[in-house]
Amino acid sequence: MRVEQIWSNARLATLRSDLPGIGVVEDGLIAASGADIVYAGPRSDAPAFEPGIAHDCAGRWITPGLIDCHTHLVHAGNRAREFELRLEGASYEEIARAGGGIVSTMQATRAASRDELVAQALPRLDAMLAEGVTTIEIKSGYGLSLAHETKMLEAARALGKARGVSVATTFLGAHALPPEFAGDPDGYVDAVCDGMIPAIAGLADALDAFCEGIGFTPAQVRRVFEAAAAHGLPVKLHAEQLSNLNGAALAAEFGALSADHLEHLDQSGIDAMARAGTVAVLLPGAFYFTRETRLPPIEALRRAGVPIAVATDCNPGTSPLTSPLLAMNMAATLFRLTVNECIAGMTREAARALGRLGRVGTLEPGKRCDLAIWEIEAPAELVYRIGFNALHARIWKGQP
Ligand code: DI6
Ligand code: FE
Repeated sequence: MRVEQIWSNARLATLRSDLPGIGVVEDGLIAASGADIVYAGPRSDAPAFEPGIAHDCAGRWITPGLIDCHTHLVHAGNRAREFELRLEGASYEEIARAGGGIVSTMQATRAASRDELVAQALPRLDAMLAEGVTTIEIKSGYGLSLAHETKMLEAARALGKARGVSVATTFLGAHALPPEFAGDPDGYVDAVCDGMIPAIAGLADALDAFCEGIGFTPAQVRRVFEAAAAHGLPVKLHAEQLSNLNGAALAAEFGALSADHLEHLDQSGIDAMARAGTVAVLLPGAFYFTRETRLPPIEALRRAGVPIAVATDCNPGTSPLTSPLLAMNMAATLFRLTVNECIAGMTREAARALGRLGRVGTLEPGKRCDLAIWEIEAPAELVYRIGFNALHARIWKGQP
């Protein structure tokens, strides 16, 4: 059988859900034609391939390309000064009142052109790609007006053209209240629902909101979700990060792809997520950077069978993290996820959280040939090391 490429002499973590754990195949082989996998499994079961190119992996491990399913990668400026002020004892509220916080990133982002946003995001994207990321979700949410949210989503799409990576865009208009709507959050929600969502729906693959005391109320989020549903946009939610507003249950009611953060999630929220198949996206970088102490209810999520993903939450305020490998390490050390849960959380479950499990996230025939090839002896090394990058090669749609 003629195929364009094979990778042989490899150990595979296929992440196939019909296999136990991370679906290990010891003497594995992957064959690809064009952008897609045509075979992934034991060498002994493979048809006799006649490959155009044969790659000898010399015993290295291959996982699906990593998927970062929650980032705010596109933004202008940084908040290092705010970090220093917080080290000196200033509270998040004091900083916000002094013009810092999300609004300062909003101002910098509004002042930047689309091309400037792309240029500032590229080094962050390159850091992710260097660790084997082949799909990344990127949210808007620092423009907070139709023109600037559009610009952010266009910048996110442009990043996917500038590099060999799949970009999933998420419209996060309901992230914070822009100053021009001070005192009128419902007026801003009207603008999101009636002005932004209809105009932006074609630029976004999904919609997200920040359901929180310092964000938007469940009633406001419900209105945003109803507008999203009317425009065919699947939803996700920043839920239960700082308090429990029953956001996860609200998200589940709308069949959300995911509910993210979840430190304050309770059992009724867990049950609702389990019923709806909503993925729990855990963000240990934000937990670490904000020195949160309340843990997400990991054991109860497991017991209920809620799928668990792990992401960086790369953003300038609460998680200036561009390392998916470190996010996996933090998920293990801080949240006590197992190695297999961390690896599945950055591959198969992250794909599920983006509604893309049919195309990416596992090594199976018919899926995209998105691979990360690692110079390691065992998959646990991906989670165990801190600040070391064992990536040997990254393949996106069959290409280096
Ligand atoms: N939750 C977060 O942790 C970030 N956004 C959100 O909804 C914070 C974003 C920022 O501070 O810039
Ligand atoms: Fe976030």
